[in-house]
Amino acid sequence: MSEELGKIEDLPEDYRHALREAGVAPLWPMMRNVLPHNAPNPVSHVGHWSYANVRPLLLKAGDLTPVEKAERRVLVLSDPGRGLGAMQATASIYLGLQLLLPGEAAPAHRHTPSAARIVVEGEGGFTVVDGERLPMKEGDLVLTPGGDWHDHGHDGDEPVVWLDALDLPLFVYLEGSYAIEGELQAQRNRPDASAVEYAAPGMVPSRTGGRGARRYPMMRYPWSAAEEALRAMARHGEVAELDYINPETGDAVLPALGFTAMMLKSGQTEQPPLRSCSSAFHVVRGSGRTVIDGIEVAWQEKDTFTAPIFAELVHEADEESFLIRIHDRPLQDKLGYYEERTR
Ligand code: 1HN
Repeated sequence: MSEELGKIEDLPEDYRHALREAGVAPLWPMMRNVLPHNAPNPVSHVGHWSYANVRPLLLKAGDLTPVEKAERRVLVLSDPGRGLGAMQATASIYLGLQLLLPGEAAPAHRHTPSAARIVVEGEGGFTVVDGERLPMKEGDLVLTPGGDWHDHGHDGDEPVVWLDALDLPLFVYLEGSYAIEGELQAQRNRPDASAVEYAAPGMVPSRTGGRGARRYPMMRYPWSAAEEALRAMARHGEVAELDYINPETGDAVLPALGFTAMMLKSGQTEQPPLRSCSSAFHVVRGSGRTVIDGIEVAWQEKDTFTAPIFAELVHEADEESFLIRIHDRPLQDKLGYYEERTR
């Protein structure tokens, strides 16, 4: 039953004027905008950022703007549905490509939004999070949870680029986004937790003497381990998709953002369910195409593309391909909202 609702023009002008004077507005002409029937009405559009296109522009930013003048030298991936300069790639996900040149350091700060980086190219970059030095190798997922100090450095001799994903739009929406500046951190002189406490899958440090796990016990997820695990699943006929989780709790790695690694064999097609969460895909390696609500995105290695909520997706790989999907399912789960639909 869908009754057509009254319009603002249906009301007498003197009444509309009196409403404005009183600082109120009638709900009914606006009701369907915020509660469309049966499915939400996304503002976000499909986005596709070709790395081959963006890379020279990012390197040029390296010539034009010293890191001291940028703090973070980033080109922002704006949702085409919101327009250039929008600090969001989907409703809840901010994405940017960041460049650090050899010898540079990006100063320490901490802020309310959480971040994760997916390393796109280059050797020798590292980030220090809460005193833990996290090497950045191609494809690695590196976390900087909200509130943790982080600075970036570079010991290598070629440019390092990574994709930043933050839950920044949510914090801006909450009027809760801010940062505190600090000094570069002292680094603990040992490998990160993925190589020490969590080197064996399914095993965690024994909890003795009442000592609990840290809130974010593992902050670097090496790509080498992810690829090996995806290959093992594909070899044994399993759907090769793996969620990144907190090894102590099994929860998503960050409060609002989730990350899923996927492998597609050459020629493989995949039709995932329609999901209420928005998604961004980063191509770690490979090439192929994804049809998103009828729009074809032909992707190459290191490209990034986005899909709105409840999009119909068909992935097809032209060669063996690895992608990481960034999504906001953890937030939607917390709200008791996450939903999947079959087509
Ligand atoms: C930030 O702190 C970083 O620490 C990168 O590398 C991108 C985008 C918006 C706000 C803070 C970083 C960011 C950011």
